[in-house]
Amino acid sequence: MINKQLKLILVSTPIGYIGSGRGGGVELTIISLIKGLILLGHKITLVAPKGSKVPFESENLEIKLIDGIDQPSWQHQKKTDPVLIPSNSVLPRLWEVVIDLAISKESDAVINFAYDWLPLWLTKIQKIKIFHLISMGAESFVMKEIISQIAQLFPLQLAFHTKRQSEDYCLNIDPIIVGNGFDMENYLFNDNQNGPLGWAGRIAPEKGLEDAVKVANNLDEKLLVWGLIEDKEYASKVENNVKKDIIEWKGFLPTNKFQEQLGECRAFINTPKWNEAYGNVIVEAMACGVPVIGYDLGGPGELIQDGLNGFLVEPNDIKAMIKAIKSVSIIKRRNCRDWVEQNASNKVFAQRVENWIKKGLNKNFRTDL
Ligand code: HBI
Repeated sequence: MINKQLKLILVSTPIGYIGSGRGGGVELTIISLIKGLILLGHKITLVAPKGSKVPFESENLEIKLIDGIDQPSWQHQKKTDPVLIPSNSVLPRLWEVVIDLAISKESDAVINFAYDWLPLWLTKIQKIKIFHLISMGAESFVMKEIISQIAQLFPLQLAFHTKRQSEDYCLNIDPIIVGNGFDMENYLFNDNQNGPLGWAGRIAPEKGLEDAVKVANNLDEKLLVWGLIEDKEYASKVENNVKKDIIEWKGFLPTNKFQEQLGECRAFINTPKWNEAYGNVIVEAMACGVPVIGYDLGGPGELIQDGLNGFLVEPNDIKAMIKAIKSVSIIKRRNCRDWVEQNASNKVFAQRVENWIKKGLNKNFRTDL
């Protein structure tokens, strides 16, 4: 079957421009997917907040930058909060541009990456097909409600990173799982087995840094910590809980710097306290050959293949985490990289997304060919 070129409009998160770090894992997801979709021959228009940057050019990529005030993150709001739209908000402005583009430029589909009420509600506007890659578990009741509603009306237009993440929502068909994807050229395999312990993520309570720090403290060794310090109070509380030199703060680094340092680790610790949708950082660690020892919770629990690319540990079980770290050298580092190549490269991810969109557009594509 000829691989018909899709004209796709991708819409970024409104909580921070791509490159700010405020958008969390979604920033990397979008950049990796754009590269993967362009490799498959598709034409992309990215609509994103002003300041967004994509680290490559292509005649098949057009970027529309929209000015406006960031949308408050659902991670900083209560589950019972209503939808807030600040004045001069970037969110409605993004979607005014998207709707004009989608109608005027005969695009095949729109793919939304924002975990926000407005784009989900707009799905009901039949003129344009809006697909949503849901990026979190149910972090708000009003979001859970609209996602579950769209799941009933347009089930093929929702996709999730992992099965466990999708279980937060009432879906009436088997969820469409697309995983995530990373540009393997950006990660170098490192075979060093005697490096330090590492941890990465937004420094915020739901990521559970305190547990990883307790593990390092117990082993009396330092823990390298990468990530944006989103919650300063929480960060200093964690820091004051252990000896001074345990935490080595590395900050939020661009991918090339991050992967260079990350690859030196002998093990990467993952300690989520919430239903983490996917767990980008653990796949980035594996891409560099670093085995991941993590709680069997949320997306990471689905990605860690116990004994192959890391070890799964009972959530919150610090003793079990320490025990697992002591036997991490039995994991072949090359298996970690191979697993990512086969399951989470941006080529594999883009292929899954292409299949999802074609299935959702079914009247234009006969997927049986
Ligand atoms: N909150 N309102 C809102 N919109 C988003 O797109 C959003 C968010 N919080 C977190 C977030 N996106 C991403 O960092 C995670 O989904 C990965």
